[in-house]
Amino acid sequence: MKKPTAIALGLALSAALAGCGKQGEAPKAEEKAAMPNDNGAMAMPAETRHGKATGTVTAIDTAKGEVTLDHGAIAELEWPPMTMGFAAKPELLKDVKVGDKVAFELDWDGKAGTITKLDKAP
Ligand SMILES: [Cu+2]
Repeated sequence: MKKPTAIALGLALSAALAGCGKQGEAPKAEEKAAMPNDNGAMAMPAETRHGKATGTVTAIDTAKGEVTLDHGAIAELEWPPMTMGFAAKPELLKDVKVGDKVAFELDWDGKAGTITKLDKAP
């Protein structure tokens, strides 16, 4: 007689579990609650940080739209001086050449930097 009881319990549990699975309303509510978080995540690009610095052009790739700068510290981004590549529109690069000292501004999205302003340093 124990086995049928166990089976009955098992069925009852299955039914209970199925009931849990079908409840779904709580998870849906969570999904809705999560929407603002998703929007928050979508807003991440808004956290792009802007920095200004000076540096020396060490490489230019107009085809790729890249410039490599040996740049000084960038206080806004808490960066030490370093040499790194940035995306840059060709029109920003047309007046500079390797070896030029430049003053520039960039947007940093946390992964990559894009030059927004690039001028030969006086
Ligand atoms: Cu850098």
